[in-house]
Order: sequence, then structure tokens, then C-alpha cells
Amino acid sequence: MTGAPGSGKSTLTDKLISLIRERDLEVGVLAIDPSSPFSGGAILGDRIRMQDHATDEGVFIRSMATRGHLGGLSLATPQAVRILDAAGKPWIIIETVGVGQVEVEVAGAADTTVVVVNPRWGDGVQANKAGLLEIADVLVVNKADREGAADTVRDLEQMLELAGERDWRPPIVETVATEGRGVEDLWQAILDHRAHLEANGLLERRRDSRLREELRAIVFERVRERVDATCHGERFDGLVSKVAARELDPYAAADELLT
Ligand SMILES: Nc1nc2c(ncn2[C@@H]2O[C@H](COP(=O)(O)OP(=O)(O)O)[C@@H](O)[C@H]2O)c(=O)[nH]1
Ligand SMILES: [Mg+2]
Repeated sequence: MTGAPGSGKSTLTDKLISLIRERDLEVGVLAIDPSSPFSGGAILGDRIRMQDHATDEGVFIRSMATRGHLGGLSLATPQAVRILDAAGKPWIIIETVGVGQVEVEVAGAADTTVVVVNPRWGDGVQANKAGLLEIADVLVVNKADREGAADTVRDLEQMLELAGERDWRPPIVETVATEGRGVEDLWQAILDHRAHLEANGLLERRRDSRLREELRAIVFERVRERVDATCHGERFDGLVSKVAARELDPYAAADELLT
């Protein structure tokens, strides 16, 4: 579940938890906030909006915020999903706020990406919209009790039309999360997407490419740690001085550091 702050992701998640529990299935929830370096307001809000489920042993809710650099979350998310999966949660919901690359990467950890927008979304920035549409498997127009919902649905349909033929056309679901309206439809859209993935061998393919991406990211992270360790200390300082004194060019200095 991804989308702008305040679009209603937590409220929708809360309703989905109820729906999954009614079917006697367990569910894990990861609420991720890449935009906040502290586990501050937004995440506290998520907790409050899902607190009906706080004493239900079939529900596990965990909040994560960025500690240090942004790359951390895209690495931590698949690992957290893996743990919830090992703990036997057949359904795992990842809620993520924020915009840009991290949101896309976090969304990449999921089988199905639900993008939540609100009425009047059509007034927003084009570039951001295109990016979100690209990752959406299901589109939700939440707060459909507000003016402009129908226009927003039409706007989304037009954008999907312009995006051209795809093997899966993201369904557009209107919801009023606070009243639970449309949540059954959202659930059905998620199941439909899942069925599509399974019927076409896409689930395996998605998971394979996700694993490749994850492994690559871990290697990248390790290499980055080595770079930090190498570009540090007496030897590094010495080479910087040599370059400054024009005894060495930076490329030769780098080669010397790496050998
Ligand atoms: N009117 C209206 N308000 C909603 C709806 N869904 C959520 N809200 C409210 O919007 C605010 C933000 O919701 P929240 O779920 O925390 O959004 P998130 O930041 O995307 O997780 C809260 O005050 C909700 O009660 C809706 O369908 N209609
Ligand atoms: Mg939230």
C-alpha cells in the first residue's frame, strides 16, 4: 500500500486486517516511513489507526523508519517480509509513505502494489503520477466521499489508456476507508491480481527478479562499506596530500588504494 501521506493507507490497512481476520487468516503488517528519520508522528498515527487489532494474536504490526541512510529500508523490508513469512503469516501488508525512489524500492518487495490516491489527485504533479502508475497493480481512489472522485477515476483511466497495452490493466477501486466502503472490492482486486500472477507464471518471475535485485543491493551495500573503510585513515590522507601536491593524479591514487 503506497501513496501520499494522509491518503488513507493506514485506515485501509486497518479494514483489510479485519477482512483477512474474518476469513480466519493471520496477517503481518509493516508500516514503513522512509520520509522520517525518527519513528515520529506518522507512524504513531498508523499504530493508533490499527490499535483495534493490538490484542489480536493473529495480527503482527511493526513500524520501521529510516535509521541513517535511505538504502537501509529497501534492504530491511524484504528481510522483515521474510521473517513474517517464516512466522507463518499468509498475508503481509506493507504500508509505505513518501515519494520517489525509496517508495518504488519498498513497493518492489511486494507481489501486489496498491497505489492509494484521493479525489483531486488530478491536480498534482505529472512526473510523480507517472511513476506511481508504473508501479500500480491496483489503483484505489480513497476518500470517495469527497468531491471529484468520479473525475479522478476518469483521469486515471485516461492515463492508463495513454500508458498503452500491458499484460495486466490495474483495476481502479473507489473506497471510503473510514466507513469500510469498497474494501471488499479492493480485496477482490488484490485476489484477481494474485490469480493473474499465478496463472501466467509471473509470480515466480517477479520473485526471482526481486531476489536478484535484493542480492545486488546487499552486495552493493557491502562494497560501499569497503569503500568507506578504504577511503579513511593514514594511507588515504597520504594519497590525498600527494594528489594535492600534484605528485599523483586522482585516478592513480585510487588505483593505489585499491591494490
Ligand atoms: N473523509 C474521509 N476521510 C478518510 C478516509 N480514509 C481515511 N480518512 C482520514 O484521512 C486521515 C489520514 O488517514 P490515514 O489512514 O492515516 O492515511 P495514511 O497517512 O495514508 O496512512 C485520517 O484522519 C483518516 O480518518 C475516507 O475514505 N474518507
Ligand atoms: Mg499511515
